[in-house]
Amino acid sequence: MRIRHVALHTLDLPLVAPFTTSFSTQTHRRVLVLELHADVDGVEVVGWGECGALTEPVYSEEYLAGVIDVTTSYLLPMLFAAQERAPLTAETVAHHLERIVGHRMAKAAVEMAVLDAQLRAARVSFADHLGVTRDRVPSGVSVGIQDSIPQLLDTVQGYLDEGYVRIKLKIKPGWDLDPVRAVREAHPDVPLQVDANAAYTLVDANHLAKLDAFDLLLIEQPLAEDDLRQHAELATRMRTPMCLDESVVSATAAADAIALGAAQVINIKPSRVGGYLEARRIHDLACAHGIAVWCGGMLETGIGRAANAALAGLPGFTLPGDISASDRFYAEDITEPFVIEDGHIAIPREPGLARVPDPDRLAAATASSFQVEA
Ligand code: OSB
Ligand code: MG
Repeated sequence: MRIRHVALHTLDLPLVAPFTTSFSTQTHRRVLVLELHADVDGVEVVGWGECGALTEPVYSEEYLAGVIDVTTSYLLPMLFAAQERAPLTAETVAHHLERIVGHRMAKAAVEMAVLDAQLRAARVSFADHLGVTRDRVPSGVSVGIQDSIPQLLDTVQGYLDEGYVRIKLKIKPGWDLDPVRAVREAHPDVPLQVDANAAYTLVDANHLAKLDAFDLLLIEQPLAEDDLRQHAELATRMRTPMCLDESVVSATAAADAIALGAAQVINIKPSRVGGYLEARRIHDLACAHGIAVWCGGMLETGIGRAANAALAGLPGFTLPGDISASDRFYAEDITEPFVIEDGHIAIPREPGLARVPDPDRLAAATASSFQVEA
């Protein structure tokens, strides 16, 4: 393909309720969406990409303004130069962008838009491209830190009433044993897990081990992103399976984590690892090592949610992911919404990787837009 131009849209979407983690409270999702216009064998196609980066560098180093800068200053110009030498394919995007260190969420969004355009031109869905045979994935929900335990119990009950099959509770120092105990006592059989977003240190090992009493599926990223060895140590000091999110930035990092015993489970987030192609490699690697994976999220709009649902159809995704219905975060999605039915989300089979946004809803949500010409 040959890229003609790329529009960068910054959207501002209100959340249905504030979402609090150990690192921030979000009331809005400001998200970058790429609209890539390309020529594939004389036919014009549009590819969509969504960037996982948050507004501030508090989950990882990347943040919205930085993503926009690196994308316009480096990533797109490098692809424009590459396509002067040979036609561009999604499979070569990571190679062309290799000289740029890090910035995986920005790279993931660019690769996503190219892959979406490529699949759309070939009229193939991402699920078919991956060889996914399931038609739906079980739907879990990530529950933010609440103001009180009664409020938490109400929120969890609401999600269970909607049919969510797995509850993930965000925890932090001061909001851990009591809320988890309360939810476990109210729902003795519900599949339950916790996510600390790197809020603890190994000094907290004895405290964290008290979570073993609550029969959790896993504990996600208790320690800092670069604390692989310490996660391995912590894993020997508690029975709850250790799951990594922030630390797994690539297939190489996944291999290291597995070899060190730092991860019994991996949360695969395509944006965090540089894109859907690397996410697939991590799935394959984990499968080969008998490590369970599940698909994480970054409050995706329907654009990215579609791609996550298809990826999660791969056979190694044996645990329910954070693939909730659109209305878990947004009263109105910018695409046809994803809905939960019987605890599951249907895997899209329309051509492409992304789900196409509705032009009116996209325009209404857009805070700013500009276009970069090839
Ligand atoms: O750690 O999984 C996380 C949201 C933003 C940043 C990090 C995380 C999350 C979530 C929500 O837990 C996942 C989702 O439903 O999109
Ligand atoms: Mg997480």
